[in-house]
Amino acid sequence: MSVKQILIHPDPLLKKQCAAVDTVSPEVQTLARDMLDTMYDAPGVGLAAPQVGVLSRIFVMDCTAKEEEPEPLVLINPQVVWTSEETSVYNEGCLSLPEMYEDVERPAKAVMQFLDIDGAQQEREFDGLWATCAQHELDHLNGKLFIDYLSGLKRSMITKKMMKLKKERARA
Ligand code: GNR
Ligand code: NI
Repeated sequence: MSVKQILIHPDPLLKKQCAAVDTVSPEVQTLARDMLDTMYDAPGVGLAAPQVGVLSRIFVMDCTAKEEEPEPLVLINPQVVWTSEETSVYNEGCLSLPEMYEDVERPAKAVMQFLDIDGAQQEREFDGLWATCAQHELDHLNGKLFIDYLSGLKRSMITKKMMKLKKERARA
């Protein structure tokens, strides 16, 4: 069990394109487990590797409700193979933008292919919060945050708040 520190925007590592994983090695498996620990500890419904400072195409998620059985998912080298025409709007949050929530419109459903933690090829269709979260996480692997969908004014207001938060945390 290892909880890692989550990077807060603005951070240059959150803007980078992440590299594909070439083998699901024991090190990759350990990272994925640490990311799940970090996500559940936060708590959050998803977490992407760049949020813990690793520029690899890996994310984890679990969008089950509190009363449901947990369903930890590890997605390595995820690729979108289909998205619905139908969209949905979700009031998104991000562990790298604490306490900031804004509506973002995305395809309501998405099918992704990925490698699981055992290196096996998987394909899953996501809907509801799972679809929103999977697309939010995939954006992280491409250096994109949900604030990039907002107006420049909203984005700069949020960035200023985050710079202030980071300064306060550094002093504490
Ligand atoms: O915990 C999270 N909640 C969330 C809510 C709506 C849409 C996306 C998310 S993902 C977020 C965790 C996070 O920052 N993942 O990158
Ligand atoms: Ni996020």
